[in-house]
Amino acid sequence: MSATQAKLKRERKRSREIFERAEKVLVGGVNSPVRAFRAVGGEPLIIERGNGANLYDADGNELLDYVCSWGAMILGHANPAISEAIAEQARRGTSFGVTTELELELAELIIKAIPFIEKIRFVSSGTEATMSAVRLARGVTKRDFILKFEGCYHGHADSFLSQAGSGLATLGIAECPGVPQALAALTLNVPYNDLGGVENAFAQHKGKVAAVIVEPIAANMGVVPPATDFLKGLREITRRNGSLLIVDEVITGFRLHNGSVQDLLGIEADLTTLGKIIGGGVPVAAYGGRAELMDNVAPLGPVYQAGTLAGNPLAMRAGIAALEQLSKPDLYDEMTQLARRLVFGLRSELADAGIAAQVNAIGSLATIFFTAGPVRNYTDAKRSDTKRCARFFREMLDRGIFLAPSQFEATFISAAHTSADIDRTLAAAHESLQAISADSAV
Ligand code: KE4
Repeated sequence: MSATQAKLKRERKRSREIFERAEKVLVGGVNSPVRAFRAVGGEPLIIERGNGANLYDADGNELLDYVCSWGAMILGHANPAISEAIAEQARRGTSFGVTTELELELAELIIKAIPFIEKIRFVSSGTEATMSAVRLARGVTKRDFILKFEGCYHGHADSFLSQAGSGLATLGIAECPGVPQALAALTLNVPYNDLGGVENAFAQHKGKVAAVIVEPIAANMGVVPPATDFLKGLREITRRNGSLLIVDEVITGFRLHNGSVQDLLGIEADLTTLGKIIGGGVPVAAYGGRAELMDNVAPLGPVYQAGTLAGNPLAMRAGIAALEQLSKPDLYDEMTQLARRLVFGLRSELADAGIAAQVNAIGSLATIFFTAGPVRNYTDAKRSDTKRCARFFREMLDRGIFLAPSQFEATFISAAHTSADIDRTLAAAHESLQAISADSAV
């Protein structure tokens, strides 16, 4: 065992005891499947606290965190301004079920950053945002079909669970039981980056497609950037067919710059969904778009959507405190520079170890695919050697580096990561990849 491993690998006795208790009362011991580490083996982590770029498990092990609560913690854990905002609001009350000024404060911050969103509705999860946007699209167009992309993930609402990424890809669930066939049949799946496939689907369902929903940068099959003009092509096809374009920015919203990734891709969706970062680590998500569309939602229109904790003041304060920090000059440039150094370093270590892999990356998002060929869609991504990915995950975790516990997820760099963290990560990657390369069994 290397010096790095010996120092960091402290027996996770207390974590194991806690997880064993958890398995008795929580399904699989978790509240979201990917946390069970089923795809990577070993025991799931039990985290006691986080600070900056680090997590600390129940046995006191320090872990450098590249999951960042699946992208939400772009400012790192226990960010002082967010923590103070939550504490202060908690003393004033956590939920009233009546409108507060905080809701429009956060809405105004988002709309200032994303001006093509004229009106917004807050909800409590990304799934609620995407399912509501699809319901609105179906209500406005009076059409039933939606089109999504294989390997993309838009949350766990029934219409999204066929050929989906993230936890379904991780567990190999292509079609989810419990979704009525009649409903599943209304979801069309096309390979990501395949505009010809989209044209064919529209031709076969002329006048029947309510909306296309897309991750503008796919991150739930692992990171797969859009091909040049893919998004512009979707914009043109949906407009030509009288369908809506829903761009799901639950991950990309405020991820690559202080606003929407659509600015960088030269498109404007009819409806945009947001989540994760806009809540500062507290449950906030949203959908929004032109007022003429959004005004079809109750109470102004007949498309119904509601939520007990929607716009919750505690969550709004956390979101405001987060977004107020994202306008800090150089924040995104510094994250991107660190991410670039990590990505180039990983590519070099993989090549030195003679391991066939692709590192897809854009901004502070990256994924190592353990496959020789390029990864441009879900079929390519599924060619990856998931066993080798699992071994790399465990080798890195033993060295105190926590990567996504799945081939089909993204690695996130936050504003809390430092240059020294990147150095440490690349040192651990060198040891890990050399160990894998020397082990012909993997
Ligand atoms: P939630 O319902 O999990 O808040 O958001 C659903 C969602 C919608 N759209 C996109 C693009 C998303 O990435 C997500 C959720 N992302 C996953 C991680 N890839 C959440 C992690 C989990 O399921 O535990």
